[in-house]
Amino acid sequence: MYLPILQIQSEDIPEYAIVCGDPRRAEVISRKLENARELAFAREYRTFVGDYQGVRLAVVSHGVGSPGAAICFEELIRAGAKTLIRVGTAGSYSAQTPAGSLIVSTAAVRADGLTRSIVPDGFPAVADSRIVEALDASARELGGVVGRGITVTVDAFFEGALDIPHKTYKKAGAIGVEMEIAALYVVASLRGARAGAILAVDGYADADLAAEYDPHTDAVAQAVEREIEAALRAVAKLAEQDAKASAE
Ligand code: R1X
Repeated sequence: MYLPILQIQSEDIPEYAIVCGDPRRAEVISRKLENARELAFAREYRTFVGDYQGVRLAVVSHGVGSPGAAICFEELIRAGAKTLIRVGTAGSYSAQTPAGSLIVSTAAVRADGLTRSIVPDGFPAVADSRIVEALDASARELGGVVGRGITVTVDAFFEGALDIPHKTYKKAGAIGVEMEIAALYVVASLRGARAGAILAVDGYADADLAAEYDPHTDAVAQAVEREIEAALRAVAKLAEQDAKASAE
C-alpha cells in the first residue's frame, strides 16, 4: 500500500517506530542505526528505516503540532507500525525538571484541537504502560534527572489574546507541556497501536520559573542525546518482551 503523505510503501515499515518533530533529528537518530536507509522526505515527514540491536525500526519526523503529526501517526499505523515512541522536547512546569532533564509522559491533557475532532470530550490520551516502563528504565540507566508524569498538549506555541492555563494544569499535577503527544496517544488508541513518549526539557513553561527561552544550550543537546539513546534501548527491550511473549 502506498502512503500518499509520507510517500512511502507500507511494505517498508516495520512494527517499531520512533517519531520526532524535527526532520534533522530523524536523520541524527538514523545515524545510530545499522543498515540505515532514507525512504522519503516529503514536507516535514522524513522517513528512515534501519536496525538497532537487531531490531528493525522506522524513524520518522512528524513536524510541529497535532494536526500534521496525526497524519504521520495514522499513515505509520496503516503501514503496520504497532509500537510508536515519540522523542521530543517540552517546556517544564516544575523546578524538579529543569532544562536538560528528561520527562516520560504517562498521559496527555488534550488541550489541542485535533483530538477534539476525532474522539469525544473526556476520552483519555494515555501512554502504553510497558512503553512507559521501558522508557523510564532506559532513561535512568543513562543518568541525569528523569521525571515521569502527565504532560499537556497544546496547539499554540506563542500565547495570543487568551491565556493558556499553564498554572491550572500545573496545579492539577501536569509536569510539562508540548504539542503532539495527545494526538499520538489518541490515534494509537483509535487504531489499535501502542504509544509512549520521552521529552527533553528545553525550558520552563511556568511563568514563575521561566527565564529567557533558549533551547540551544549544551544541557538541552545532551538531554536530546540521552532521550534518543533511551528510546532506542526501550525499542530493544520491548522487542525482546514481544519475542518472549510470542514464543510462549
Ligand atoms: O512539541 C513541541 C513542538 O513540536 C515541542 O517543541 C516544538 C516547538 O518548538
